[in-house]
Amino acid sequence: MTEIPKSHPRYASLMTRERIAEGVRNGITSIQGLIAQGRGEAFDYIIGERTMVSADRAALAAAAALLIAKRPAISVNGNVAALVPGEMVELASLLNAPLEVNLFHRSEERVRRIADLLRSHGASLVLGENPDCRIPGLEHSRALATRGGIYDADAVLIPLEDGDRCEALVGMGKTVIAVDLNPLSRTSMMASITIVDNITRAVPNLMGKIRSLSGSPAEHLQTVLRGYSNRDTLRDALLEMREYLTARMNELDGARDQPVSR
Ligand code: PTJ
Repeated sequence: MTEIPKSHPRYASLMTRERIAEGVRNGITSIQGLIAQGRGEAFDYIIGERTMVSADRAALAAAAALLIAKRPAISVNGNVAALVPGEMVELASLLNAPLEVNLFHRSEERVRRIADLLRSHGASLVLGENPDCRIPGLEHSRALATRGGIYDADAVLIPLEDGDRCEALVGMGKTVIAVDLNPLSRTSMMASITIVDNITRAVPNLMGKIRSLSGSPAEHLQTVLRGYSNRDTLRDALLEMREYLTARMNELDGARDQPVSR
């Protein structure tokens, strides 16, 4: 990995980028994952690289939905595995839920490497290496699923997901929770709950919410869910982005140009 000095003003962002590049080198992340990371970074920039109020609200609803679910499941792809492998294992253990490797650009070798990585972080149940069913309505390998995992789940967490599979899972009647920095993506629009945040912040935040809600009566969890609207939350995410950009614009208004000729 390239050595990034801790004093670099973009240290956290550059380290995240390094982890994705390392994921590609180790056969965990697809080459297309680099492009997905770049798109994510661009959106993260215009939300100010922080957890927005709307994302925090979505995380609370996601925690309630995952706690109320009878059979929650968690999907892991090559980007997620490179960025937050240990956190995904911890989340699965908190929820007593299976992790299932499900790839857009599937290769059996990459599925195995990701499953091994998750096991090396202590995962007790990793599915996806031996899919035994298909998600209806999807044509290629993204349809592959496993009984006892995503296929039978009533609530599924799908970070950095493709819109078609999100739609197909919603079509199966599941509560679908997306993590996606782009509030305008098909996935964000289709999901039951969308956390518009970087996966590196969203998963620790979600675990905090799960810990704070666990032990709450089902009625309280239902109340949290009844008060949640994904449409309104995405709208608020866009408003927060606009506010952030307006503040940056005002900064520019107060700044002086550097001389172009000396
Ligand atoms: O490992 P595979 O084969 O399953 O492939 C995984 C990727 C992510 C390459 C694949 O699912 C893909 O191409 O996804 P998309 O359609 O590019 O969508 C990914 C979405 O995640 C985009 O809307 C990005 O803005 C968003 N995103 C990227 N990085 C992050 C992110 N969201 C949250 N946190 C990130 N770090």
